[in-house]
Amino acid sequence: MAKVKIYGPVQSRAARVLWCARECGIEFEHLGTDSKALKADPDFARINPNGKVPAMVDGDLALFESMAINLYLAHKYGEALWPATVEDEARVYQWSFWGMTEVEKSLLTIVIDMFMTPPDKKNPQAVEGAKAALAAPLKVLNDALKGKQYLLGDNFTIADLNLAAIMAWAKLAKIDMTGNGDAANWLDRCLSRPAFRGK
Ligand SMILES: N[C@@H](CCC(=O)N[C@@H](CS)C(=O)NCC(=O)O)C(=O)O
Repeated sequence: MAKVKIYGPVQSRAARVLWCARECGIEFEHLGTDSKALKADPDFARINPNGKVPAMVDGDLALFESMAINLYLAHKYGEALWPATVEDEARVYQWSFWGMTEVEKSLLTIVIDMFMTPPDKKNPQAVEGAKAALAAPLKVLNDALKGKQYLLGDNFTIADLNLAAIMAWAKLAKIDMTGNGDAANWLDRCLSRPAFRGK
């Protein structure tokens, strides 16, 4: 059977798909590490007409959107990552979509300003706004993790992977997690997994 193909450099959201593939223990090909060349490749436009990464091909299936790819990989290949009940599947979708809609944009605003914006273009007001916007969702996450190792209970699942992959930017952004210790410990627990670190 042909290997799963994963497109996108490790510095992009492809990192979360690579993490998922490693957790699943599947053999995969990592392609498109040069974003510029990938964008100019008409074959890639057929895989992701948005011209963005990550993208994935598994047999006849071509997919874009990092969360969709990870949900697919975990369901198909990640026995230990995928929950046993429909209710827990719903919780997986909840935390994955919540991460994308409630957390990702604010974290990205801060990370882009810190690392990719020239000094004369920096926007401290936008950064302060993004930090303020994160306060409520971080408390929600912290409360959800009280007394729990992972989002769904005792086991690391794709819910943790998808959300921790987004929350990893909180480390880069040096977000103060004082007062959200349960979330901070959970994040450290998730990011200490060998598969996150590329092993
Ligand atoms: N919602 C998409 C976002 C994809 C995305 O914006 N990818 C960035 C890299 S992390 C990209 O390809 N940017 C290049 C561009 O916008 O031209 C996902 O999660 O896959």
